Amino acid sequence: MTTFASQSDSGTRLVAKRDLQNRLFAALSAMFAKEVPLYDKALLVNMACNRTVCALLAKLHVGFTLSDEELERTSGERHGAIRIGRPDEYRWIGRLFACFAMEPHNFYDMTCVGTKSQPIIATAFRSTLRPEHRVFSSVLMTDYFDPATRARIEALLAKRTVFSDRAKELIEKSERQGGLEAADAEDLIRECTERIFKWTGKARGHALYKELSAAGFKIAADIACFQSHHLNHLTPNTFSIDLYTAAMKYCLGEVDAAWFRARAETALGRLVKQADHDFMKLHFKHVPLEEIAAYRQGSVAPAEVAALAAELTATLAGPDYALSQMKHAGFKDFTEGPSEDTPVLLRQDAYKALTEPVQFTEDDGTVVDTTHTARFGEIEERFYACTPAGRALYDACLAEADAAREKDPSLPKRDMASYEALYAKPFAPFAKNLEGLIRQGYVYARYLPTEKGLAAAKSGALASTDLLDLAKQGLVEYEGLRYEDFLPVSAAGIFASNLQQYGTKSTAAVKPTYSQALLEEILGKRIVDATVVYAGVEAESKLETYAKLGLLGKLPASERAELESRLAAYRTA
Ligand code: OOG
Ligand code: NI
Repeated sequence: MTTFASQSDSGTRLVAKRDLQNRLFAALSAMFAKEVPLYDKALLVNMACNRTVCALLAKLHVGFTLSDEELERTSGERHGAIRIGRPDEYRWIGRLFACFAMEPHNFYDMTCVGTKSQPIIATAFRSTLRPEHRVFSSVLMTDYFDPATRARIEALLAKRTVFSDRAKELIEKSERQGGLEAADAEDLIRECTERIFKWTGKARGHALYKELSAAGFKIAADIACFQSHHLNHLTPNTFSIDLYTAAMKYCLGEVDAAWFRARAETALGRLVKQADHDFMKLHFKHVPLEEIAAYRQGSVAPAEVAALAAELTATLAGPDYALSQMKHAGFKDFTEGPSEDTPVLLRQDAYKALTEPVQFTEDDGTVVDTTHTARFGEIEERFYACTPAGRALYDACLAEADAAREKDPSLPKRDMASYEALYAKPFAPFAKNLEGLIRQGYVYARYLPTEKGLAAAKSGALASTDLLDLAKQGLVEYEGLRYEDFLPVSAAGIFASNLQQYGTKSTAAVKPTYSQALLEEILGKRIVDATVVYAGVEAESKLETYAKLGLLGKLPASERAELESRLAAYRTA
């Protein structure tokens, strides 16, 4: 559906930027599917898995249904990653994303993540509230290198033109008018799919490419030696990452049907326990909260779980899913992020980067045909956004879990059940459901009064200010806020595993330090601190709920002041 936001210079109507954003990501997905057939197939696998999950959820929550059309729409969410070469290109990227209502959120300094360090700094472009799509966008820091290498990289990058005059003109027009008319918008999306994010396989500077790669700077080679940056991956989300990863391993021929079927039974069986109303709110953001509240509890017998697993196993044996016949480099052995029983932040996995043909053309006309390994196939499932305390705990648990895995790296392949138990242990301090996580102060939520709550307030019957207690009495409703950002360490892990290379030390005389202020200067705009937004959305909803329930006066003064200050920070963010 197209909605019109406002008027252009010439009085015609402008397309709402959020609609344009959905169009852009659908177009990018179609572009990427053409470029990378394995990605297209992986989307099919995800759709089959999501359909199975929905069939299970429909039994578990009587009243829940998702038509194929809705499934298609809910499954349209994507995140991409691009690696930019020059500061001026990066600024254009920021201005381009603004045409699609996407602003920079959070600063990621990848030069400072220990052994996984890379010569790049980054932000993620997304809409601030209820985002669906996001692009992790990094920029190469050439002063990370010794002066001679730096000069060669910069000379090569200086010779390319990523943004056409037409693209720049459209971006400027959108800035001037506050948006674009439909025809201009289509042109800009075409610039994106046919030029700005397109894979060309065309490179230059083969000598520099080889030297950078040999010195451990494959990422710099990936950025500097191409005629434009390309979409490095485009990640859909899944309703069950464990089901999907097992399905991919099965379709890629890494495990047999019996293994997959057993694993699918485990994943689906866990969902029967885990997929409560909060899970539904988290995974189906388009469904109104009242509708979810009205689902009646159904039940799913073990035999029904087994039947769904068997059915999916049979489906995936079909010719459409014969991914093993395509060129591929296998699937990662384990999933990044928290353990499967801990619903915080995000869990990610991937099929490994493909080796693709590239052609180098040198200044003297010499042509070198070779290959480049960079583009991979990520998947993700998003969970609750953590407070700073929750995040600190997560980082500590993750370090412990990673260390346990590193002692026996082949365990996930040998014995998935033992590996999962080992990996889950360090995450034990986290509650395993939303209410528990909120009580611990580890995640954010949004609250609102129910009809019953408003009626009770009128008769002055409310005393408690404990929102979770009020929710138990049906007076308040809430949903956990979904984590909408990235995890630098997991991002660094993904860089490392895909480049088959860990990070590299700076070769500059003194390793430079980079700041958010520097990236803001490059962008010419402020970067939003996502935590301020999560905390602000929660504070705003709490204050409104208390006000509507006539409970503001009963709130301890310090708590009220704290909420008001979070709200003020959010309003100026
Ligand atoms: C970006 C990696 C970051 C994620 O999901 O953490 C990312 C890249 O490979 O350039 O996309
Ligand atoms: Ni990613």
